[in-house]
Amino acid sequence: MGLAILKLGGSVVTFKNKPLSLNKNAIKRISKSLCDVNTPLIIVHGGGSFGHYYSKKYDMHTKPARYDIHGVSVVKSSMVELNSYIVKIMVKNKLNPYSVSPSSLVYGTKSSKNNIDELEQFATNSLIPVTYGDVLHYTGRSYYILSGDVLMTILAKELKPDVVIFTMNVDGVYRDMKNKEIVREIHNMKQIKIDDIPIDVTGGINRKIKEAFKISRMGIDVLMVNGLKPDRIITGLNNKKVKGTIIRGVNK
Ligand code: IP8
Repeated sequence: MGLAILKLGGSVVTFKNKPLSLNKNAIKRISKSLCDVNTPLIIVHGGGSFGHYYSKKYDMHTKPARYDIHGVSVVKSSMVELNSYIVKIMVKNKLNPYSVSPSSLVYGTKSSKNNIDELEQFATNSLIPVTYGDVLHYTGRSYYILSGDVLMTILAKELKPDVVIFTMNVDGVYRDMKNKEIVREIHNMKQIKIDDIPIDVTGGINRKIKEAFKISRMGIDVLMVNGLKPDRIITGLNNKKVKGTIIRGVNK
């Protein structure tokens, strides 16, 4: 298998209902499972109870605007802190993570081709680049929140990985919130009824599915699996049938 890009959702790496709380155990278990993987891998993680907590506090969103400058600083600092925790746990568990700031991958809203291409080199050298959703500079005095989900699409577009995996704290995408039945394969948005009010400033599951569709239209299979069950990530990386939701790559 060639390159894989894995999103560790904020609901996996943190406890979303408690500000600034890290799910150490989940990160540790994922790290241990990834030790046996030989596939070149790039990881993106979300903001969870770190970045989203402060983005909400300072009323910052994905739309570029002249947000409170202290808010920009605090959100950035919280994401650097979360990234550092994650990377440290990975190192402790014998992985070779390499932390990469999203500001080196995206300039304004344009992708920085050379630096993104370099991620693939890191990955083929057995390093795991670990980047994240963040607050980025747009232009002049404006800033915006870049969702890790959007960053997944930016990376996939440039690197054309073999597979893209999004992890969440549930078993897949629900057909509707009431009966919580998992949709095994999504062909179009009409199959699902998302009526939850997103608690994330970047748009929650809606945003994730939207980005997943964009990636699938590049001809890449997108899996959405439960990151709290790391064996499913491994099964997905091994290109085997896995419990979760798939959006198949089209125009392959
Ligand atoms: O959780 C958001 O990234 P996401 C990052 O991947 C911030 O949407 C700073 C809230």
